[in-house]
Amino acid sequence: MPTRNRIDDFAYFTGAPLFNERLHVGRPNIGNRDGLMARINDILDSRWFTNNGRQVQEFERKLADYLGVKHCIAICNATIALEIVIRSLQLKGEVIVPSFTFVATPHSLQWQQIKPVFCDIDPSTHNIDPQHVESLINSLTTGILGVHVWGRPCPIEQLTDIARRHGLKLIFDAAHAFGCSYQGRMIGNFGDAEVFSFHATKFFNTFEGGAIATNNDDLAANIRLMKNFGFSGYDQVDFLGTNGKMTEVSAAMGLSSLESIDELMQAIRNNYQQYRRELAGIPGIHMVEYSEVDRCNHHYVVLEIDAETTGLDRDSLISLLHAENIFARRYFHPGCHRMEPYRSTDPDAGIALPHTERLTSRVLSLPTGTTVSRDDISAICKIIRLAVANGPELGDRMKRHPRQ
Ligand code: T4K
Repeated sequence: MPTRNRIDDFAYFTGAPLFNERLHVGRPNIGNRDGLMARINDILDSRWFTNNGRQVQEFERKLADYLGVKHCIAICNATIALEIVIRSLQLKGEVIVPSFTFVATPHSLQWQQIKPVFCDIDPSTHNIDPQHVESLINSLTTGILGVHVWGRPCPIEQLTDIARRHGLKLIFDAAHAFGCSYQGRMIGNFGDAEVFSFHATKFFNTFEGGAIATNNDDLAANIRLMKNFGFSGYDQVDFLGTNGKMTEVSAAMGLSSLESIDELMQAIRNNYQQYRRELAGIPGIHMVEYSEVDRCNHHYVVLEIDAETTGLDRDSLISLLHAENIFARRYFHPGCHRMEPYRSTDPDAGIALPHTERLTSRVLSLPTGTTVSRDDISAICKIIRLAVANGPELGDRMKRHPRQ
Protein backbone atom coordinates (compact mmCIF):
# COMPACT_ATOMS: atom_id res chain seq x y z
CA MET A 1 0.00 0.00 0.00
CA PRO A 2 1.54 3.36 -1.04
CA THR A 3 1.52 6.08 1.56
CA ARG A 4 1.99 9.81 2.02
CA ASN A 5 5.29 11.19 3.30
CA ARG A 6 4.86 14.93 2.75
CA ILE A 7 1.83 17.16 2.74
CA ASP A 8 2.54 18.01 -0.92
CA ASP A 9 1.60 14.38 -1.67
CA PHE A 10 -1.93 14.73 -0.29
CA ALA A 11 -4.60 14.12 -2.91
CA TYR A 12 -6.22 17.33 -1.71
CA PHE A 13 -3.40 19.11 -3.62
CA THR A 14 -2.48 16.54 -6.31
CA GLY A 15 -5.96 15.26 -7.18
CA ALA A 16 -4.65 11.65 -7.14
CA PRO A 17 -6.35 9.69 -4.33
CA LEU A 18 -4.50 7.02 -2.35
CA PHE A 19 -7.45 4.62 -2.65
CA ASN A 20 -8.86 3.83 -6.08
CA GLU A 21 -12.24 2.96 -4.62
CA ARG A 22 -14.05 4.76 -1.83
CA LEU A 23 -13.58 3.37 1.64
CA HIS A 24 -16.96 3.91 3.28
CA VAL A 25 -18.16 4.16 6.84
CA GLY A 26 -21.09 1.73 6.94
CA ARG A 27 -20.00 -0.85 4.34
CA PRO A 28 -22.28 -3.81 5.13
CA ASN A 29 -20.94 -6.92 6.86
CA ILE A 30 -22.06 -10.26 5.49
CA GLY A 31 -22.36 -13.27 7.79
CA ASN A 32 -22.61 -16.89 6.69
CA ARG A 33 -23.11 -16.36 2.93
CA ASP A 34 -23.73 -20.02 2.02
CA GLY A 35 -26.22 -20.33 4.85
CA LEU A 36 -27.99 -17.20 3.59
CA MET A 37 -28.22 -18.52 0.03
CA ALA A 38 -29.65 -21.83 1.27
CA ARG A 39 -32.25 -19.99 3.33
CA ILE A 40 -33.20 -17.75 0.39
CA ASN A 41 -33.69 -20.85 -1.77
CA ASP A 42 -35.99 -22.29 0.92
CA ILE A 43 -37.96 -19.05 0.96
CA LEU A 44 -38.34 -19.09 -2.81
CA ASP A 45 -39.34 -22.76 -2.82
CA SER A 46 -41.85 -22.28 -0.03
CA ARG A 47 -43.48 -19.28 -1.74
CA TRP A 48 -43.82 -17.66 1.69
CA PHE A 49 -42.12 -14.27 1.55
CA THR A 50 -43.49 -12.24 4.46
CA ASN A 51 -46.25 -12.04 7.12
CA ASN A 52 -44.65 -13.79 10.07
CA GLY A 53 -43.14 -16.68 8.13
CA ARG A 54 -40.78 -19.41 9.37
CA GLN A 55 -37.59 -17.32 9.03
CA VAL A 56 -39.02 -14.39 11.00
CA GLN A 57 -40.27 -16.70 13.74
CA GLU A 58 -36.88 -18.41 14.03
CA PHE A 59 -35.06 -15.06 13.94
CA GLU A 60 -37.23 -13.66 16.74
CA ARG A 61 -36.67 -16.77 18.90
CA LYS A 62 -32.91 -16.68 18.39
CA LEU A 63 -32.72 -12.93 18.98
CA ALA A 64 -34.63 -13.24 22.25
CA ASP A 65 -32.28 -16.06 23.35
CA TYR A 66 -29.20 -14.04 22.41
CA LEU A 67 -30.43 -10.99 24.31
CA GLY A 68 -31.89 -12.91 27.24
CA VAL A 69 -35.13 -10.95 26.84
CA LYS A 70 -38.71 -12.23 26.98
CA HIS A 71 -39.93 -10.74 23.71
CA CYS A 72 -38.17 -9.71 20.55
CA ILE A 73 -40.31 -8.54 17.63
CA ALA A 74 -38.72 -8.19 14.21
CA ILE A 75 -39.68 -4.98 12.40
CA CYS A 76 -39.03 -3.62 8.88
CA ASN A 77 -36.68 -0.90 10.22
CA ALA A 78 -35.85 0.90 13.46
CA THR A 79 -37.67 4.12 12.58
CA ILE A 80 -41.01 2.31 12.24
CA ALA A 81 -40.10 0.26 15.33
CA LEU A 82 -39.66 3.47 17.35
CA GLU A 83 -42.97 4.81 16.04
CA ILE A 84 -44.74 1.59 17.01
CA VAL A 85 -43.27 1.58 20.54
CA ILE A 86 -44.12 5.26 21.04
CA ARG A 87 -47.70 4.61 19.93
CA SER A 88 -48.08 1.40 21.91
CA LEU A 89 -46.98 3.21 25.06
CA GLN A 90 -49.51 5.98 24.26
CA LEU A 91 -46.96 8.76 24.51
CA LYS A 92 -48.23 12.25 23.74
CA GLY A 93 -47.38 15.89 24.50
CA GLU A 94 -43.61 16.10 24.94
CA VAL A 95 -40.86 13.49 25.04
CA ILE A 96 -37.27 14.28 26.04
CA VAL A 97 -34.66 13.12 23.56
CA PRO A 98 -31.02 13.98 22.78
CA SER A 99 -30.28 16.16 19.76
CA PHE A 100 -26.99 14.29 19.30
CA THR A 101 -28.50 11.34 17.41
CA PHE A 102 -29.59 10.32 13.93
CA VAL A 103 -32.61 12.34 12.88
CA ALA A 104 -34.83 9.22 12.86
CA THR A 105 -34.99 9.43 16.67
CA PRO A 106 -36.84 12.79 16.96
CA HIS A 107 -38.67 12.20 13.66
CA SER A 108 -40.32 9.11 15.16
CA LEU A 109 -41.95 11.42 17.72
CA GLN A 110 -42.71 14.40 15.50
CA TRP A 111 -44.31 12.06 12.93
CA GLN A 112 -46.98 11.41 15.59
CA GLN A 113 -47.43 15.06 16.61
CA ILE A 114 -45.37 14.55 19.78
CA LYS A 115 -42.88 17.33 20.50
CA PRO A 116 -39.28 16.14 20.84
CA VAL A 117 -37.73 18.26 23.58
CA PHE A 118 -34.00 18.28 22.96
CA CYS A 119 -31.71 17.48 25.81
CA ASP A 120 -27.96 18.05 26.04
CA ILE A 121 -25.33 15.34 26.41
CA ASP A 122 -22.56 14.53 28.83
CA PRO A 123 -19.44 15.51 26.83
CA SER A 124 -17.44 12.64 28.32
CA THR A 125 -19.89 9.91 27.18
CA HIS A 126 -21.75 11.62 24.29
CA ASN A 127 -24.93 10.25 25.91
CA ILE A 128 -28.01 12.01 27.26
CA ASP A 129 -27.36 14.02 30.44
CA PRO A 130 -29.80 12.89 33.20
CA GLN A 131 -29.58 16.18 35.09
CA HIS A 132 -30.62 18.11 32.01
CA VAL A 133 -33.37 15.55 31.38
CA GLU A 134 -34.84 16.16 34.81
CA SER A 135 -34.76 19.94 34.37
CA LEU A 136 -36.84 19.64 31.18
CA ILE A 137 -39.71 17.64 32.69
CA ASN A 138 -43.04 19.50 32.89
CA SER A 139 -46.74 18.66 32.96
CA LEU A 140 -46.74 17.82 29.23
CA THR A 141 -43.86 15.34 29.43
CA THR A 142 -44.88 11.70 28.95
CA GLY A 143 -41.60 9.96 28.26
CA ILE A 144 -37.83 9.87 27.84
CA LEU A 145 -36.25 8.48 24.69
CA GLY A 146 -32.55 7.80 25.37
CA VAL A 147 -30.05 6.78 22.69
CA HIS A 148 -27.11 4.44 23.34
CA VAL A 149 -24.77 6.50 21.17
CA TRP A 150 -21.93 4.49 19.53
CA GLY A 151 -23.31 1.46 21.42
CA ARG A 152 -22.18 2.89 24.76
CA PRO A 153 -25.09 2.50 27.18
CA CYS A 154 -26.93 5.59 28.44
CA PRO A 155 -26.86 6.22 32.23
CA ILE A 156 -29.61 3.62 32.50
CA GLU A 157 -29.99 3.53 36.29
CA GLN A 158 -30.33 7.29 36.62
CA LEU A 159 -32.82 7.51 33.76
CA THR A 160 -34.84 4.61 35.17
CA ASP A 161 -34.98 6.39 38.51
CA ILE A 162 -36.05 9.70 36.94
CA ALA A 163 -38.73 7.97 34.85
CA ARG A 164 -40.08 6.14 37.91
CA ARG A 165 -40.18 9.26 40.11
CA HIS A 166 -42.01 11.31 37.48
CA GLY A 167 -44.27 8.53 36.16
CA LEU A 168 -42.75 8.65 32.67
CA LYS A 169 -42.24 5.93 30.07
CA LEU A 170 -38.64 5.11 29.20
CA ILE A 171 -37.57 3.92 25.75
CA PHE A 172 -34.06 3.35 24.47
CA ASP A 173 -33.05 3.82 20.87
CA ALA A 174 -30.49 1.02 20.76
CA ALA A 175 -29.89 1.34 17.00
CA HIS A 176 -26.12 1.30 17.63
CA ALA A 177 -26.07 -1.14 20.50
CA PHE A 178 -26.86 -4.64 19.24
CA GLY A 179 -24.49 -7.08 20.95
CA CYS A 180 -23.63 -4.61 23.76
CA SER A 181 -24.26 -5.10 27.45
CA TYR A 182 -24.70 -2.95 30.55
CA GLN A 183 -23.49 -4.27 33.88
CA GLY A 184 -23.55 -7.82 32.56
CA ARG A 185 -27.07 -7.67 31.05
CA MET A 186 -27.58 -7.38 27.32
CA ILE A 187 -28.96 -4.13 25.96
CA GLY A 188 -32.58 -4.97 25.09
CA ASN A 189 -33.58 -5.57 28.70
CA PHE A 190 -33.91 -1.99 29.89
CA GLY A 191 -36.66 0.64 30.06
CA ASP A 192 -40.15 -0.18 28.80
CA ALA A 193 -38.67 -1.25 25.47
CA GLU A 194 -35.50 -0.96 23.41
CA VAL A 195 -35.24 -0.64 19.64
CA PHE A 196 -32.43 -2.04 17.48
CA SER A 197 -31.59 -1.11 13.90
CA PHE A 198 -30.41 -3.81 11.52
CA HIS A 199 -29.88 -1.36 8.66
CA ALA A 200 -27.21 -2.28 6.11
CA THR A 201 -24.78 0.19 7.70
CA LYS A 202 -25.04 -1.34 11.18
CA PHE A 203 -22.54 -3.92 12.39
CA PHE A 204 -25.26 -6.59 12.24
CA ASN A 205 -27.70 -6.17 9.39
CA THR A 206 -30.79 -7.61 7.74
CA PHE A 207 -30.43 -5.34 4.66
CA GLU A 208 -33.11 -3.07 6.20
CA GLY A 209 -34.61 -4.07 9.50
CA GLY A 210 -34.95 -3.62 13.20
CA ALA A 211 -36.36 -5.20 16.32
CA ILE A 212 -38.19 -4.23 19.48
CA ALA A 213 -37.08 -5.94 22.70
CA THR A 214 -39.18 -5.85 25.85
CA ASN A 215 -39.85 -7.86 29.00
CA ASN A 216 -43.43 -6.53 29.19
CA ASP A 217 -45.96 -9.19 27.98
CA ASP A 218 -48.86 -6.79 27.36
CA LEU A 219 -46.69 -4.32 25.49
CA ALA A 220 -45.26 -7.11 23.33
CA ALA A 221 -48.76 -8.39 22.47
CA ASN A 222 -49.84 -4.87 21.55
CA ILE A 223 -46.78 -4.29 19.37
CA ARG A 224 -47.38 -7.58 17.53
CA LEU A 225 -50.89 -6.44 16.59
CA MET A 226 -49.80 -2.92 15.75
CA LYS A 227 -47.04 -3.99 13.35
CA ASN A 228 -49.65 -6.00 11.41
CA PHE A 229 -52.31 -3.31 10.76
CA GLY A 230 -54.05 -4.10 14.07
CA PHE A 231 -55.23 -7.56 12.89
CA SER A 232 -56.11 -9.76 15.86
CA GLY A 233 -57.53 -12.57 13.73
CA TYR A 234 -58.66 -13.45 10.26
CA ASP A 235 -60.70 -10.46 9.01
CA GLN A 236 -60.66 -8.89 12.46
CA VAL A 237 -58.99 -5.54 13.14
CA ASP A 238 -59.05 -4.29 16.72
CA PHE A 239 -57.30 -0.93 16.45
CA LEU A 240 -55.21 1.35 14.29
CA GLY A 241 -52.05 -0.41 13.19
CA THR A 242 -49.42 -0.06 10.52
CA ASN A 243 -47.23 -2.29 8.38
CA GLY A 244 -44.03 -2.88 10.32
CA LYS A 245 -43.42 -6.46 9.23
CA MET A 246 -39.98 -7.81 8.42
CA THR A 247 -39.65 -9.86 5.22
CA GLU A 248 -38.46 -13.46 5.18
CA VAL A 249 -35.33 -12.57 3.21
CA SER A 250 -34.36 -9.96 5.80
CA ALA A 251 -34.88 -12.48 8.60
CA ALA A 252 -32.74 -15.00 6.68
CA MET A 253 -29.96 -12.40 6.47
CA GLY A 254 -30.34 -11.82 10.21
CA LEU A 255 -30.12 -15.54 10.97
CA SER A 256 -26.98 -15.97 8.88
CA SER A 257 -25.46 -12.89 10.56
CA LEU A 258 -26.36 -14.32 13.96
CA GLU A 259 -24.52 -17.55 13.06
CA SER A 260 -21.37 -15.50 12.44
CA ILE A 261 -21.80 -12.88 15.13
CA ASP A 262 -18.79 -13.87 17.24
CA GLU A 263 -16.41 -13.74 14.26
CA LEU A 264 -17.94 -10.45 13.10
CA MET A 265 -17.48 -8.91 16.53
CA GLN A 266 -13.91 -10.13 16.79
CA ALA A 267 -12.99 -8.73 13.35
CA ILE A 268 -14.47 -5.34 14.17
CA ARG A 269 -12.85 -5.29 17.60
CA ASN A 270 -9.49 -6.02 15.93
CA ASN A 271 -10.01 -3.05 13.61
CA TYR A 272 -10.85 -0.81 16.53
CA GLN A 273 -7.80 -1.90 18.49
CA GLN A 274 -5.53 -1.37 15.48
CA TYR A 275 -6.90 2.16 15.07
CA ARG A 276 -6.27 2.74 18.77
CA ARG A 277 -2.67 1.56 18.57
CA GLU A 278 -1.87 3.46 15.39
CA LEU A 279 -3.54 6.71 16.41
CA ALA A 280 -2.16 6.67 19.95
CA GLY A 281 -0.39 9.76 21.18
CA ILE A 282 -1.48 12.16 18.43
CA PRO A 283 -2.00 15.45 20.24
CA GLY A 284 -5.52 16.83 19.86
CA ILE A 285 -7.04 13.56 18.64
CA HIS A 286 -9.17 11.67 21.12
CA MET A 287 -10.67 8.33 20.16
CA VAL A 288 -13.96 7.24 21.74
CA GLU A 289 -13.27 4.38 24.16
CA TYR A 290 -15.37 1.38 25.10
CA SER A 291 -15.81 -0.55 28.32
CA GLU A 292 -13.35 -3.33 28.97
CA VAL A 293 -15.86 -4.98 31.29
CA ASP A 294 -19.11 -4.91 29.34
CA ARG A 295 -19.63 -6.30 25.85
CA CYS A 296 -19.59 -3.82 23.00
CA ASN A 297 -19.61 -4.14 19.23
CA HIS A 298 -16.80 -1.58 18.53
CA HIS A 299 -18.63 -0.64 15.33
CA TYR A 300 -17.96 3.08 15.63
CA VAL A 301 -14.42 4.35 15.33
CA VAL A 302 -15.06 7.92 16.40
CA LEU A 303 -12.48 10.67 16.77
CA GLU A 304 -12.88 13.97 18.53
CA ILE A 305 -10.67 16.63 16.98
CA ASP A 306 -9.46 19.49 19.13
CA ALA A 307 -8.65 22.08 16.48
CA GLU A 308 -6.80 24.32 18.93
CA THR A 309 -4.24 21.58 19.51
CA THR A 310 -4.08 20.08 16.02
CA GLY A 311 -4.22 23.39 14.14
CA LEU A 312 -6.57 21.63 11.75
CA ASP A 313 -10.31 21.60 12.27
CA ARG A 314 -12.55 18.56 11.83
CA ASP A 315 -13.96 19.70 8.49
CA SER A 316 -10.48 20.28 7.02
CA LEU A 317 -9.42 16.81 8.13
CA ILE A 318 -12.58 15.35 6.56
CA SER A 319 -11.81 17.19 3.30
CA LEU A 320 -8.28 15.73 3.28
CA LEU A 321 -9.59 12.23 3.90
CA HIS A 322 -12.35 12.51 1.31
CA ALA A 323 -9.80 13.62 -1.29
CA GLU A 324 -7.97 10.33 -0.61
CA ASN A 325 -11.27 8.41 -1.09
CA ILE A 326 -11.54 7.77 2.66
CA PHE A 327 -15.20 8.56 3.26
CA ALA A 328 -15.17 9.51 6.94
CA ARG A 329 -18.56 10.82 8.17
CA ARG A 330 -19.57 13.68 10.47
CA TYR A 331 -22.14 11.75 12.53
CA PHE A 332 -24.22 13.57 13.96
CA HIS A 333 -23.59 16.93 12.37
CA PRO A 334 -25.13 19.49 12.78
CA GLY A 335 -27.36 18.05 15.55
CA CYS A 336 -31.07 17.36 15.08
CA HIS A 337 -32.05 20.74 16.56
CA ARG A 338 -30.41 22.34 13.51
CA MET A 339 -32.40 20.20 11.07
CA GLU A 340 -35.95 20.75 9.83
CA PRO A 341 -38.61 20.93 11.09
CA TYR A 342 -36.94 21.53 14.46
CA ARG A 343 -34.73 24.42 13.33
CA SER A 344 -37.75 26.46 12.26
CA THR A 345 -39.89 25.69 15.31
CA ASP A 346 -37.11 26.54 17.75
CA PRO A 347 -34.23 28.42 16.10
CA ASP A 348 -32.59 29.14 19.46
CA ALA A 349 -32.59 25.54 20.76
CA GLY A 350 -28.80 25.43 20.56
CA ILE A 351 -28.45 27.85 23.48
CA ALA A 352 -29.53 25.11 25.88
CA LEU A 353 -27.35 22.50 24.14
CA PRO A 354 -23.75 23.75 24.51
CA HIS A 355 -22.13 20.30 24.69
CA THR A 356 -24.08 19.07 21.65
CA GLU A 357 -23.14 22.19 19.68
CA ARG A 358 -19.47 21.74 20.54
CA LEU A 359 -19.34 18.01 19.85
CA THR A 360 -21.11 18.14 16.48
CA SER A 361 -18.27 20.31 15.14
CA ARG A 362 -15.55 18.01 16.51
CA VAL A 363 -16.47 14.37 15.74
CA LEU A 364 -15.81 12.15 12.79
CA SER A 365 -16.34 8.42 12.15
CA LEU A 366 -13.76 6.36 10.31
CA PRO A 367 -14.37 3.36 8.03
CA THR A 368 -14.38 -0.03 9.69
CA GLY A 369 -16.06 -3.41 9.27
CA THR A 370 -15.06 -6.59 7.51
CA THR A 371 -14.30 -4.88 4.19
CA VAL A 372 -11.57 -2.69 5.70
CA SER A 373 -8.13 -4.35 5.75
CA ARG A 374 -5.23 -3.92 8.16
CA ASP A 375 -3.31 -2.11 5.41
CA ASP A 376 -6.23 0.25 4.85
CA ILE A 377 -6.32 1.14 8.54
CA SER A 378 -2.56 1.73 8.64
CA ALA A 379 -2.75 4.01 5.62
CA ILE A 380 -5.64 5.99 7.14
CA CYS A 381 -3.80 6.38 10.45
CA LYS A 382 -0.58 7.51 8.72
CA ILE A 383 -2.46 10.17 6.80
CA ILE A 384 -4.11 11.47 9.97
CA ARG A 385 -0.76 11.46 11.81
CA LEU A 386 0.99 13.34 8.99
CA ALA A 387 -1.89 15.81 8.69
CA VAL A 388 -1.88 16.63 12.40
CA ALA A 389 1.94 16.87 12.53
CA ASN A 390 1.62 19.64 9.93
CA GLY A 391 -1.73 20.95 11.15
CA PRO A 392 -1.22 24.74 11.16
CA GLU A 393 0.63 24.84 7.82
CA LEU A 394 -1.86 22.47 6.22
CA GLY A 395 -4.84 24.36 7.59
CA ASP A 396 -3.41 27.58 6.21
CA ARG A 397 -2.70 26.09 2.77
CA MET A 398 -6.15 24.57 2.57
CA LYS A 399 -7.73 27.93 3.33
CA ARG A 400 -5.68 29.51 0.55
CA HIS A 401 -6.49 26.70 -1.89
CA PRO A 402 -10.06 25.61 -1.19
CA ARG A 403 -11.03 22.55 -3.21
CA GLN A 404 -14.04 22.81 -5.51
N1 T4K B 1 -31.57 5.74 15.58
C1 T4K B 1 -30.25 5.87 15.37
C2 T4K B 1 -29.38 6.34 16.49
C3 T4K B 1 -29.70 5.56 14.10
O1 T4K B 1 -28.37 5.70 13.89
C4 T4K B 1 -30.56 5.13 13.08
C5 T4K B 1 -30.04 4.84 11.76
C6 T4K B 1 -31.92 4.98 13.37
C7 T4K B 1 -32.39 5.31 14.64
C8 T4K B 1 -32.90 4.51 12.36
O2 T4K B 1 -32.63 3.19 11.95
P1 T4K B 1 -33.26 2.61 10.56
O3 T4K B 1 -34.66 3.10 10.43
O4 T4K B 1 -32.36 3.08 9.44
O5 T4K B 1 -33.20 1.11 10.77
C9 T4K B 1 -27.30 5.89 7.62
C10 T4K B 1 -28.38 4.86 7.71
O6 T4K B 1 -29.29 4.96 6.62
C11 T4K B 1 -29.14 4.89 8.99
O7 T4K B 1 -29.80 3.64 9.12
C12 T4K B 1 -28.22 5.06 10.17
N2 T4K B 1 -28.90 5.23 11.42
C13 T4K B 1 -27.36 6.29 9.96
C14 T4K B 1 -26.42 6.55 11.11
O8 T4K B 1 -26.60 6.12 8.79
P2 T4K B 1 -26.94 7.90 6.02
O9 T4K B 1 -27.83 8.99 5.54
O10 T4K B 1 -25.64 8.28 6.62
O11 T4K B 1 -26.78 6.77 4.89
P3 T4K B 1 -25.89 6.73 3.60
O12 T4K B 1 -26.75 6.27 2.46
O13 T4K B 1 -25.16 8.01 3.43
O14 T4K B 1 -24.89 5.54 3.91
C15 T4K B 1 -23.85 5.67 4.84
C16 T4K B 1 -22.59 5.04 4.29
O15 T4K B 1 -22.75 3.64 4.20
C17 T4K B 1 -22.23 5.54 2.91
O16 T4K B 1 -20.95 6.12 2.98
C18 T4K B 1 -22.21 4.32 2.02
C19 T4K B 1 -22.31 3.14 2.95
N3 T4K B 1 -23.29 2.13 2.46
C20 T4K B 1 -24.61 2.37 2.65
C21 T4K B 1 -25.53 1.43 2.23
C22 T4K B 1 -27.01 1.67 2.46
C23 T4K B 1 -22.83 1.01 1.82
O17 T4K B 1 -21.61 0.83 1.62
N4 T4K B 1 -23.75 0.06 1.41
C24 T4K B 1 -25.08 0.22 1.60
O18 T4K B 1 -25.87 -0.68 1.24
O19 T4K B 1 -27.79 7.09 7.10
